[in-house]
Amino acid sequence: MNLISADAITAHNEPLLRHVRNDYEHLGEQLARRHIDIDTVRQQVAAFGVAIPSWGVGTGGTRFARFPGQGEPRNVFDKLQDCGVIQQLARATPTVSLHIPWDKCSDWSELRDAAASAGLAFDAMNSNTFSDQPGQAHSYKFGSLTHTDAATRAQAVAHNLECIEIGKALGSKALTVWIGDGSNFPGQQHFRRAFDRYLESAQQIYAALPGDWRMMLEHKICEPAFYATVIQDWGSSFLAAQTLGPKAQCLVDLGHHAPNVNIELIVARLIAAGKLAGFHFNDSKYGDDDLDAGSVSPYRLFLVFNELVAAAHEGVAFDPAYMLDQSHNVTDPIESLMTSAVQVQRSYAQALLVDRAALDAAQDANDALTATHLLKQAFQTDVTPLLQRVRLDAGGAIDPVAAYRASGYRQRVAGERPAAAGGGGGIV
Ligand code: AOS
Ligand code: ZN
Ligand code: ZN
Repeated sequence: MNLISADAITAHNEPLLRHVRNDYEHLGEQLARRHIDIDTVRQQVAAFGVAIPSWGVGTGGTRFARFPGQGEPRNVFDKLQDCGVIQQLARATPTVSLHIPWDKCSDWSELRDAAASAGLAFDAMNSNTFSDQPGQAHSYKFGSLTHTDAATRAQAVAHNLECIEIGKALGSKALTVWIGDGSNFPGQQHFRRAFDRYLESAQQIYAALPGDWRMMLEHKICEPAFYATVIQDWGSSFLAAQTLGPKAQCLVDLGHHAPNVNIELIVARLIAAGKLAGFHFNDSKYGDDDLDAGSVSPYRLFLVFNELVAAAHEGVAFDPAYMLDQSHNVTDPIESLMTSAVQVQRSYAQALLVDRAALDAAQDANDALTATHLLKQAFQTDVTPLLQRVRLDAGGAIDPVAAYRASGYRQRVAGERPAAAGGGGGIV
């Protein structure tokens, strides 16, 4: 794959090396005073990765308009190339999550090879029964897995089974199911019957899962159904996951909750129940805004990671899948995704700095102020030099956005990918 040359990355890093070395050393001294070994934290952060959604490298949009950028990926191979560049520079995104049918191609082994040559592997598969495809026998206008019509439900189940088959060919180990099913008017849908139909359909998908796969149920409070959705909240998701069995877990998309809901508390509950599937990271001010992760509320993102790090520290066994799920409307998607991956990585690094023993003691002593100061102390630590060093050690760029802009990659692909054929994943 035609990515950015290693020489260009070296040329970018060269003048900055001295600063990174000094800043890292200084941060190391600061952390040592807090009895934290910077190299241990660095190794933990280096092992962390978040998946890129294939549709994220195309410009998103809203129901009002979409403003495509230059050199948008035309197909799944172009998308993989862009994901390869993101990974090459920021070194925090070793996997890609595909969406069917947006990423359909005629030869899955060719795609697997292309991913390997871009240094990527495949994460969860995403099914789509929230929009109609050309030639499809039954419409999803009034629902898919929960539709009142059995043939429509069967079609939606069959699509999910196809996603599993494709995933098997690509080495994926999970299927994420998000449905748009619900109602726009009070009275339109029988709540209990719709949920029962969901379970019946989901059971058929669950039965087709390979032994080492997970089914990740993604809830969402509203949109496109604006009165009620069938899998509206973590309670409905949890009920469904429990009914289905151990391979079914609940996925937390940060934008899919009621305003002011305490997301980190939900995360803690799901961990305790052994039902945390993973995350779709993004940020929001009002709803499912799909803004860049941590761009509005970085402290909330930190608090989510604080729960994850605390559980790991306490020996709880869990293995969340991490993915970015954003809609880029006013930025170059590659720049947004690199920045967001680093932001997620930053939140993880900061959460690793929390003094767990002191926090336990403060909690036991009901010392609320000390407890909250301990979290703030970790959150307010600038871990930038540590993240730069992680990228540098892995062959990435010290400043990924600057290196990307200097590389001229976008201009190059703009020449190779005619605008007329451009098109991203669409509106998510
Ligand atoms: C929709 O709102 C959800 O966030 C989905 O996770 C996702 O964006 C969609 O399924 C695209 O595959
Ligand atoms: Zn999502
Ligand atoms: Zn969403």
